[in-house]
Amino acid sequence: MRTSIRFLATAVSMIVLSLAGAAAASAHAALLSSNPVENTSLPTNPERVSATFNEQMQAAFAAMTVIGPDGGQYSDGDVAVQGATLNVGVRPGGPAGVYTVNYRATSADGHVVSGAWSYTVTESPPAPAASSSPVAAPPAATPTAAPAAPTDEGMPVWPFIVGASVIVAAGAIWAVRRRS
Ligand SMILES: [Cu+2]
Repeated sequence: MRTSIRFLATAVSMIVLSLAGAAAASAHAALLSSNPVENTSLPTNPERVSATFNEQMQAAFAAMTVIGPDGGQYSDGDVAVQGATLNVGVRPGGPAGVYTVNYRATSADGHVVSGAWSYTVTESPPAPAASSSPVAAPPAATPTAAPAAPTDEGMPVWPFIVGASVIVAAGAIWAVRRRS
């Protein structure tokens, strides 16, 4: 019983390993991991993004770009190739949103590997927000001035109404007292 289970487990693992080997052979260079990991969220952009492959990569013609949510180019400097890893610097201060890293490189066997992955930045940098608020402040000041105008018109009306009703009431009381 135990030996049959062990035999089955060995057979299954051999099949899995042979399938994995076949997949790797047909795909040539393949992306093994990325930093940041695909579809993860970070508060701010990392200093660098990197992609690690299952083969050594050639330094010549390696390209890696980071495109921000505004369509801007956020990769900074030259692409570095270290063994099986490509990495590139990222400009600081990018807006919150989805960033896409595109890569294209030639692996040791001469085949070109290219692809892309995305990650999300959750916090907008404080500097652009601070510079945009003084610009937004003057238009905000004019709408608040408009509601203030009716209260200025209302101010003189109320003392007159109160004053007039006091005079009328006093006159009525005086008239009633005088009649009796
Ligand atoms: Cu290949």
